[in-house]
Amino acid sequence: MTEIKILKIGGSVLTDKARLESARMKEIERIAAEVAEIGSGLILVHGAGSFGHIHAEEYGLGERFDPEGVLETHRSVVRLNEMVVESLRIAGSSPVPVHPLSSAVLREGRIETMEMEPIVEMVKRGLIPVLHGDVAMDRARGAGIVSGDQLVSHLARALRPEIVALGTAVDGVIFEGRVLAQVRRDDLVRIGSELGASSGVDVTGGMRGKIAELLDLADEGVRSLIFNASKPGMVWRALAGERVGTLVEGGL
Ligand code: IP8
Repeated sequence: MTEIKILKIGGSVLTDKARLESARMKEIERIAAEVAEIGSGLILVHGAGSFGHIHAEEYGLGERFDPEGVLETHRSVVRLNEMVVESLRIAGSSPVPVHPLSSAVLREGRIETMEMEPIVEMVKRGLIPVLHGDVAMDRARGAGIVSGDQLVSHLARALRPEIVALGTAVDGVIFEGRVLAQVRRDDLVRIGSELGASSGVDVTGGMRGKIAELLDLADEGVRSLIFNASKPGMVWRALAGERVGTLVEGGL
C-alpha cells in the first residue's frame, strides 16, 4: 500500500475564529492548491475554527447532552468541510468527506472505536479522505467533542504514516520568542507555562492540548511536525518531507 501522509490544518488557519462561521476562502484555496501538488496517499483532517467551537460552547456540549447542540454543531463543521472538499476538488484532487459523528464513538471524550476500513480503501484508490473536528456520540457522556488533533493521533497510531504534519497559524512551538526545533516530554516542565490557549473560542485546548496529544503519539514511536500553514508554500514543504516548524518526538 502507498505510504500515507496525514495533514491537519487548524481551524485558526481556515477561519476567522472571532467571527461566527467566517471561512478564509483564499487560504482554503491556496492550501488546496499545495495539497494537489502532492498527489495521493494523503489523509486530510481539519479543525473547526469558528464553525463548531462557537456552537459547542453555546450548547455546553462538553458538560451536558443536548440533542439540538449535537445537530447544530455537526451541521456547522460540515459546512466548513464542504468548502474544504470543494476547494480540493477544484484544485484537481479527489477528496471525499468523512464525518467522525458517523464513524467514531467516544468514551469520556476519547475515541473508543472508529471505522478505519473505509479510510484505508479510499486512500488505496487515490481518494483523499477529509475528516474534521466534530461532535461525536460518547458512551459515558451522551455526546462530546472530538478534536482534529485527537483524530490525527488516532489515525496515526493505527496507520503508522510516514509523515504527520499539523499546520497552525504560528511557526511551531514558541518558547522565549523562538521556535523550538523539537519538543520532547522532558521539555514540558521548562516550556509548559508559555504554551498558550488558542485565540478566539476553543473548546479543545489550543497549543497545550495539541502538544499533549502529539507527545502521547510520539511515545508510541510516531513523530509529528507543528508548522505554520498560514505561510504560503509551507504545507507543500511539510508534505514533501522537509523538517519545518517544530518536531514532536519521543524521549531517547
Ligand atoms: O477545531 C473541534 O475540533 P478542533 C470540533 O480540531 C468542534 O479542535 C465541533 C468544536
